[in-house]
Amino acid sequence: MTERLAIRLPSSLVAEREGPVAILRLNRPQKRNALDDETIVGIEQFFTSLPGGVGAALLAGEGEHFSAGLDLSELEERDIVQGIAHSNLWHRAFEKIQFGKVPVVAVLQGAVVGGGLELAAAAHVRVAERSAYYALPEGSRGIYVGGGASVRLPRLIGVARMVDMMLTGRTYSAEEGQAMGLTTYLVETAKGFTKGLELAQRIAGNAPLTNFAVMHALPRIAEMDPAAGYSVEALMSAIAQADPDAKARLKAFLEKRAPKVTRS
Ligand code: 1HE
Repeated sequence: MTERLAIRLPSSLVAEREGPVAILRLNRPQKRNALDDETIVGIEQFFTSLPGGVGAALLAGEGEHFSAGLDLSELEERDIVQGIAHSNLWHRAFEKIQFGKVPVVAVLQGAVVGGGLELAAAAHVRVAERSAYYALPEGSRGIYVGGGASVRLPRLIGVARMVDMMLTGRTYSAEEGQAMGLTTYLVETAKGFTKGLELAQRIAGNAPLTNFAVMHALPRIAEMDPAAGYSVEALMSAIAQADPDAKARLKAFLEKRAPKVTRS
């Protein structure tokens, strides 16, 4: 059963909850879910205010497009200091997604462009409907990415691909995105939300400490030199297995009460 979540948000966002999954919908389809400052602050608010019992989040966009990126009508004259502060606002909000309380699944359709792609890149799992397409039109608008794309996208698709996308305005389809690492799951039109919710529910069923390790330790270990990485991995592994939840889950498997791994 879907219920409203009591988090104060602008009208461009809707917060709901379905059991252990918190759902955030970009709700400005008439503007193709363009992201204005108020919406960015609302996204940060949502991901910092998740109530207890929530184990995963689902991020989706109303209408035919996930997001057209930065709200270009708000691009007023900013001086350099204000420009840095604006970009930092996005960084702060999207950090709350990538390094927040719970893993986040994004459901993508239509345009996933500019800041919309930066938002999607902050999620942990991306479910793309066949209609989804990825682009970085900043070059043609005379601006530069500011929502963390320079950091996140090279790690997903490589520097060379991002350079090409920005210089030539190249668009990638949802299918192409799957080969590149942008699309984690490819689904048919209108099937994205159901698939995303199913995955989020599954994630919410994991041990919270394992989800924490995957979100917070894994990406940092991957950036470390190997010797430090092995060391932190050993610590994280010992911490996770010492948790009573892990002990109960292992016992359940050994007593044949837990599901086996199956071919899907
Ligand atoms: C917008 C925006 C927007 C639509 N800011 N208002 N992003 C872009 O460069 C993408 C710009 N948008 C588009 O290319 C197209 O709108 C779409 C391909 C996404 C969708 O096309 P379509 O035909 O379905 O819609 P539309 O008729 O273009 O747009 C409907 C309305 O939304 C229209 O307003 P209206 O008052 O005339 O109805 C559009 O002006 C409005 N709209 N996109 C403001 N982005 C942290 S830095 C990040 C830097 C970036 O993100 S740069 C990339 C910006």
